[in-house]
Amino acid sequence: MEGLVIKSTGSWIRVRLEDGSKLNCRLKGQFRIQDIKHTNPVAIGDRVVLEPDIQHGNAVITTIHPRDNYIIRKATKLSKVSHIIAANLDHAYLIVTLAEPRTSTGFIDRFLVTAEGYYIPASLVFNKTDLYTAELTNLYEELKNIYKGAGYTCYAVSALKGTNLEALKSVLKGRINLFAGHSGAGKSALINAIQPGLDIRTGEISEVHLKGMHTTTFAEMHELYGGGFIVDTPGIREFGLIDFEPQEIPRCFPEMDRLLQYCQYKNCTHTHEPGCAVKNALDRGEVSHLRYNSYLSILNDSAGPYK
Ligand SMILES: Nc1nc2c(ncn2[C@@H]2O[C@H](COP(=O)(O)OP(=O)(O)O)[C@@H](O)[C@H]2O)c(=O)[nH]1
Ligand SMILES: [Mg+2]
Ligand SMILES: [Zn+2]
Repeated sequence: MEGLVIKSTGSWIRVRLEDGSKLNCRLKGQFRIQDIKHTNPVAIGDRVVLEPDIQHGNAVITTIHPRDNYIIRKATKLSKVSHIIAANLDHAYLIVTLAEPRTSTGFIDRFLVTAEGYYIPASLVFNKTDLYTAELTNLYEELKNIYKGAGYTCYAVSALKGTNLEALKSVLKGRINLFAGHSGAGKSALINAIQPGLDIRTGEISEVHLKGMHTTTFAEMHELYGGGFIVDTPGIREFGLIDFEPQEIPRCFPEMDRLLQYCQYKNCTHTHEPGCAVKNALDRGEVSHLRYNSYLSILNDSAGPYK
């Protein structure tokens, strides 16, 4: 039997079979020993092979198919071990707000870099448009131009009012989608608005409460009526760029990566080199200063202590 892991919270793993039925499974002991780099050898989104376990009346996962991609974070701040948040993602959406509380562009860029790093296409969803003043609407337009220029689609929605959800709904269909963002951005509210009836709890868990609870909060996968899934990731402040080398950062800024072929040096870091097409584009206003500054900051961090 083949299945898709939709929940993994400890000793029980919930698997969706191809006919849509769900089964609680256990993992064959061998996986725990083999995979010492991760706290969880099986993650939501994993495609697995099952064998019935007649003795216990359920099933055992015998094979985890190779992952197309996955997104991880450190199990704890200082740990070398990481936790796989989800695997086999078709698309990652960062839910951001310009109001209550405003998501910083630094955070947005770090998220986008991480998604690029893991080869997961990403988009931005600006939520809570019902709270936007004229000033915030202008800010949105400005940011939309910057991110569109870099190659990212932006959606502007209100989960509360159910505004502008159609375009987003149609791209979610049939895919495995990750919803990420600061606590309070409206991820759960948005999933409820996209699919009424799920009744996911909103607004109850504070960011403060989640501090130090990294290993006990789990991502959840919600199945959409029209096919496809949304993975809701609670309390994730930052996806760590674990195991990233500084030289991988330039390719994670698509607008800069596209220009690399015109740089004088093929390994140009777009910082100090002569004949740099990115710096020329920056001077002409074709690459955004905001994005370039994020690039420098991430590049600097990647060489430094947090890597
Ligand atoms: N005004 C407004 N509030 C929203 C909107 N979406 C979510 N909220 C509120 O923001 C708070 C956090 O939402 P929640 O979905 O729990 O955020 P999550 O932590 O990202 O899952 C709740 O009080 C929601 O009611 C929206 O579009 N407009
Ligand atoms: Mg939530
Ligand atoms: Zn360059």
